[in-house]
Amino acid sequence: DTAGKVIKCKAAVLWGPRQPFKIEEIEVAPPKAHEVRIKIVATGICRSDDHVLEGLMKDKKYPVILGHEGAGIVESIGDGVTNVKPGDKVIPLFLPYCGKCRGCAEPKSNFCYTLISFCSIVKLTGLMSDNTSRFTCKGQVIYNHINTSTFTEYTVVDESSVVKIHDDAPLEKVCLIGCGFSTGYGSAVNLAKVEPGSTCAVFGLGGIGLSVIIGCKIAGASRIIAIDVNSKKFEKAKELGATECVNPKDYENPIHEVIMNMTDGGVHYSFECIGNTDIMVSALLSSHLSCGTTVIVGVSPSLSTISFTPRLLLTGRTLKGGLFGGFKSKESVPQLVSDLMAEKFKVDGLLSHKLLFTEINKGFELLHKGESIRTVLTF
Ligand code: PAD
Ligand code: ZN
Ligand code: ZN
Repeated sequence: DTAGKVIKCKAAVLWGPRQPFKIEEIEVAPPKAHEVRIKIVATGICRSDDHVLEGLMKDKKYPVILGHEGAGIVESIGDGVTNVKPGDKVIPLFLPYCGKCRGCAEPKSNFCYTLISFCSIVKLTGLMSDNTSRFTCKGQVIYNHINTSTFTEYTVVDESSVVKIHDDAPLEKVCLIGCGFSTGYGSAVNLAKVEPGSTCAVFGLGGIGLSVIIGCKIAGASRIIAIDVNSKKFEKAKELGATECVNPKDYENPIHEVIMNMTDGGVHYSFECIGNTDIMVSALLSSHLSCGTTVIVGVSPSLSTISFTPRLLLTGRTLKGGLFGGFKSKESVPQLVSDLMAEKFKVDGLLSHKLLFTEINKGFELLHKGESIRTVLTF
């Protein structure tokens, strides 16, 4: 029985930006009050992890254990934890849900204010709520990543950042519900609220963009235009519901003009799923000038800004964004897992590679080369 004891285990530690992950032996302290220690069983690799690897998040603290798209089994719980128990299958939630703050109380909001203390959009602490870490390696403190840190055999999270899922859930698939699938799918159905018969344009065909396509299709969109500079992504996009695929490199005029021409004046819904500020403006310019809605899903580098004339909005356009596809994480994740098990949707099309956790650097190499959609690491 490991409850109450320090666990020594393997973790992929990132000692600094633009370095390979090192598989190290780390110590994971027992969970304190209102914390949960989880044995990770599977974790996906998301571009948001790569943003930290590339050093784009300027306030990020290193060394760090990344990973936020995981699934596992509760090993032990701290005092006062009531929502999960040892042995439960769980998904860590990078977007917490405390159930008490203004954000959680608002029916239309999914932004829990707890996130601000853990890692607000402007300040990433990398620490637990008591300002300490549960991870050490070679006597050094290791920071966590958006209170999830799934690139490790064991992690500790706050109780607001974990939820129990179905006992029979296939963890190697449902880990994608922890970020990529829910973010993309929810961006289409919750944030944009795509309607039957509408036209959509999806910029960027990674795990997020392809999940947007799944959402647009389920919502009944009649045209789904998939856009990527890497034509290798088109086959999968079509398989999942794209009706047309466009590579901006094949055209001389700007991509928004191409989309405007294809759609006689713009799409109803456009989605930026890259994290590129120029493409955020392209997505806005591709939307219908009066009834178009643009959703920013991609995470831009921490200090970047966008500029465009507000007149683009005066004609009636809507520009919005959101985390985790607008889903209230703790309420929605168990439901999404059950829906997946009932085959209301599939994530198989997003799973391109499966590797051992120790092959993590290979997983990131596949992402950099544009060869993978989602690599799932197993332990
Ligand atoms: P990914 O790298 O797998 O996919 C991005 C795709 O965009 C790739 O296929 C690229 O080829 C393509 N691309 C790059 N540049 C361009 C360009 N100029 N024009 C057209 N296509 C281009 O990433 P992902 O799907 O894992 O993540 C996408 C973004 O979403 C990324 O910024 C990530 O940080 C963000 C994200 N946001 C949330 C959220 O809650 N808002 C959650 C998870 C990920
Ligand atoms: Zn993610
Ligand atoms: Zn809250």
